[in-house]
Formats: sequence, C-alpha cells, structure tokens
Amino acid sequence: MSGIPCMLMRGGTSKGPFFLASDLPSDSEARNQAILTIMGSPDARQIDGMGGSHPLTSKVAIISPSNRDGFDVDYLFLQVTPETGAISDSQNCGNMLAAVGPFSIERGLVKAVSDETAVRVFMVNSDSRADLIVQTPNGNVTYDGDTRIDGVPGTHAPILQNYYGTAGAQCGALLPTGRQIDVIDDVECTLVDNGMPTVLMRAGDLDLTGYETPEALEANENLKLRLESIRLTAGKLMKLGNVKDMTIPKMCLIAPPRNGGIISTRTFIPHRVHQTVGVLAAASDAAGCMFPGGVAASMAEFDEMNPCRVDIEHPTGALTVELEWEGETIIRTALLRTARKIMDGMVFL
Ligand code: NQM
Repeated sequence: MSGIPCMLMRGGTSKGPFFLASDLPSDSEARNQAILTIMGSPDARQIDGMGGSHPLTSKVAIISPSNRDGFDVDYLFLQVTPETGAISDSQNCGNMLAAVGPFSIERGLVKAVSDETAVRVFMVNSDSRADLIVQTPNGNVTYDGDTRIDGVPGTHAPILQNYYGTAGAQCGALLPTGRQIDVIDDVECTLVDNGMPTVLMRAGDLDLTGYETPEALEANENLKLRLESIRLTAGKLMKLGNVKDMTIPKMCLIAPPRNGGIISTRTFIPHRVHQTVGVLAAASDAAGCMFPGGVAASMAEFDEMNPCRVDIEHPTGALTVELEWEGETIIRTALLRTARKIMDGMVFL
C-alpha cells in the first residue's frame, strides 16, 4: 500500500499534519474520509491515527499553489473533532498558519530569497490574507531561534504574521449585530469577529473568577450547558446559522488582567477549554475589548502610550497582538508565532 506524503508540524500552540492538496483525493468526501483514517477519528483517544486527542492537536492543513493575484499559496484548515469525527472548515486557525510558511518553502511552492522570506497566504476558510515572514538564512528554512511564545517550551525562530481583512471575515462585520452589547440568556455579551467569531462575557456574570484552570472549567457541567445555550443563540445573531455542529463561535470568559495585559481570558473552543488562546481568537478578543460600550469596558487596562499593542492573558501566559484601525474597522492585525517541523514522511490509510 502506498502512503501519502505528510509533514507533521507544530504551528504556534497547535500541532497537526500538513499536506499538499495534490497529494490528497480531490473529491472532498473521499478526502475527508482519508483524513479521518489518518487522524484516527471518531475516537476520543485517536489511538489508531495521528491525532493528539484534543482539538488543539487534531488539526489538518492543506496547502496548494495559489492562482490568485498577489498570493503564493492557498491554505485550507480543517478542524477534526476527535470523538465525533466531525470535520469542519468553518473556522480558520492562526496557530497552524505559522507553519504554512516553512511548509510552503520546504515543499518548493515558495522560493527562499534571502535571510527572510515572505509567504503570501490566501486563507480559504476566511477568504482573507496573511503575510508571513519566515527566517531563511542562506536560503534555507531554520526553526532555531530566540523567540519564546507562551504555551510552547523552549525558543525557536520567529514567524511574523500580518493579517489583512480579518474584520468581519466570517460574520460580515467586526460587530456582527451592530451592537457593542447583546444580552443572551440574561448574560451581557460582546459579539465580535476579527478573524474568529467570538463571544466575550464577563466571568463574574457567570459566577466565576475568570482565573480558574481549564480543567476546573471543563469539569463544570452546569457552566458548559449555559455556555452552549448562549453559543447557539449567538451563532444565529452573528449570522452563522445553526452552529450546533460548528466549532465557532468561541466562548471567551474575561476578567481583569493580572500580569500587565489588557484582559485575562479563558476560552471554550467551544467545548474544551484552550490551554492558551487561539491566535485569531486573541485578535478578536483584543478588538472586542476596545469598544467603550462593550463588556470589557470596565476592566480592560490599556497602555496609554501604545493602546493598540496589547497582551491577551491566558491560562499559561499571554499573547501579544497589534491592531491597526482605520475608522471603525481594523485593517491589519500583527503578531508573532513560532513553528517546527517534527516529522516528514508517509502516512498510511
Ligand atoms: O484562533 C484553537 C488554536 C485555535 C485556533 C481554536 C487559532 C486561532 O489555538 O487562530 O489558532 O480556537 O480552536 O490553534
């Protein structure tokens, strides 16, 4: 039996197999069936496949040369839910995106030009653009460097991400309902989409501190039921339709910052709790916190000298996001990630 070429990569705080689209079946049903076999789903332990038994390690990236003007590659992200085997393309993933740069160079889709190489990515899931700067000393990708990101041990080469067109990418507007606050099931929420549809809620309004561990939050069955009810209504208000089987919107509990950031977060993605925070989720959190009439207004703390460069605190540190506003909307979101090639070889069905 012949295998399928596959590179296992860590992108930011996520991990998963990367494929060239041309190495997978072109029919999407056959492709999804192959992906389930490769990941080992449906099965919570994903014991018979490459999946890591958690949404953050049950992710797949599919890359192809881009036919679009001004882009090098197209990036399709698929989220596999380990236990159910649901495969969703409704969300994007900014963590996996970090590894799209080095993968595209390693597979020869983009030629390394100098010590740094730009990779212009069309993000299929959100119909938007990201430019990545990859370290390529002497024309070769390096993963070694001094950059540390919270949630990943050690240091690695930096990958700069610049996102364009994320405001309203999935919901049509940065504030999909046109309001800074919506009340759902008696809980005040700010519904925001700066690349990841997100529902911001004050942890205190749900009788929490907002500093609980992901494990404690996941063990709170009553909370999970309340959040799912809010999420289903929010999905409709955010023009996403019935989100029952979708991994968006993300549910973010906020609390006052404790370590110099603008806000502290705990994010349900949407049923497990993130050990850190998603990249585009952080971009959405940052944007949502800046609305003077939003749920974060009473607790967000900004650096007056640099109000658009903010740290989003999460369970294991913080993620720095820079937002460039033009009037009422955001035209560029920037942040730093790292990535690593873990394995390159063949995967068997
Ligand atoms: O928000 C997890 C992750 C993500 C998504 C999730 C992500 C993003 O951390 O851009 O990166 O929210 O499902 O990989």
